[in-house]
Amino acid sequence: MEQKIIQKLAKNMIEKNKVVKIIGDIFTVLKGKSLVSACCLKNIKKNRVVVGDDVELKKDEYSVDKYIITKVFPRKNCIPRPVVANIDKLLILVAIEPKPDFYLIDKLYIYSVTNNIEPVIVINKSDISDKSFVDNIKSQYGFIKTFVISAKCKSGVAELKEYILKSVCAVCGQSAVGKSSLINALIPDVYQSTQGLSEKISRGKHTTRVNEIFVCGDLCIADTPGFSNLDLNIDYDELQEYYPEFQKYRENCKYLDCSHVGEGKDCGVISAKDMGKINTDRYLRYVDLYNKLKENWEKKYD
Ligand SMILES: Nc1nc2c(ncn2[C@@H]2O[C@H](COP(=O)(O)OP(=O)(O)OP(=O)(O)O)[C@@H](O)[C@H]2O)c(=O)[nH]1
Ligand SMILES: [Zn+2]
Repeated sequence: MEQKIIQKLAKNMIEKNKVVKIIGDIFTVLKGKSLVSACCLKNIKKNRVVVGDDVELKKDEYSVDKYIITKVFPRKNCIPRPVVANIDKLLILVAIEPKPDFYLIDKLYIYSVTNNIEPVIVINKSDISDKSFVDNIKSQYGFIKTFVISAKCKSGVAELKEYILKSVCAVCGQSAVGKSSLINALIPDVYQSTQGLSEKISRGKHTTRVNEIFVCGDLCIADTPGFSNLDLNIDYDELQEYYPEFQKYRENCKYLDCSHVGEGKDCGVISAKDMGKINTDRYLRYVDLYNKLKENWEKKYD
């Protein structure tokens, strides 16, 4: 009797497997701790399955080691360029060189939150940064979990690795910030063994799409070479929701619908900025982004 119940439970249990690479019709799927090869059931359109998708697998009875994807589970999110689904953590890389694009960091934070992804700031190249650089980043983004590392010298990499184990991560940031160096530090020889070094070198200015989740033990990590210029899909009047440091000062605004971009005397956020409680650079970029979103909105609806 008990045996029967267990069998029934096992049959009903949904086994999730993750697509980590797609080449033509061949899907590489992480099944438990091993990688297996699969193709798609005919009624599932091939382009409906993307890297990162959680899928149901059935053994291919005509092949010893092949599987068939029978179902694709709903996605919690899906990032573009390259398309990767079900990202848990977005590692936003920053470094002293190239000079940080803070607008990009602000936008990547908003993008993460609106897409149900945990943002993590990774300050790379600590071997050539000074304390004031690190302090500046921390003072602007104190509300985001931050790691300071050197992919080159491997310092801080173990702590970061510990934090991202068992989740699916995407590495993003400006060109030359050290995205592939970080992936290499986390998974040595990853590019040589999985894609060939030449592909990485020829990537140059984001021409090649590296569409793969690298798997090593409990690490699942994707590179996002083309993810550095993104448009936000939010309304200008909700922008302030994505500035956690504004929240406790909003109650001091005279008007309930204050957008914190006008005159200072009636605005709790502007007063807090003037008193040094809100980072001025962050605030000024907020105003800029607000105006841009508003301008786009007006163009669209005028
Ligand atoms: N000093 C120092 N240099 C680093 C570090 N990490 C990466 N670099 C250097 O920064 C440059 C860019 O590194 P990549 O890993 O290719 O950067 P990327 O973000 O993948 O660049 P794209 O492929 O253009 O998007 C290389 O010359 C690396 O050697 C670091 O921790 N310290
Ligand atoms: Zn205000």
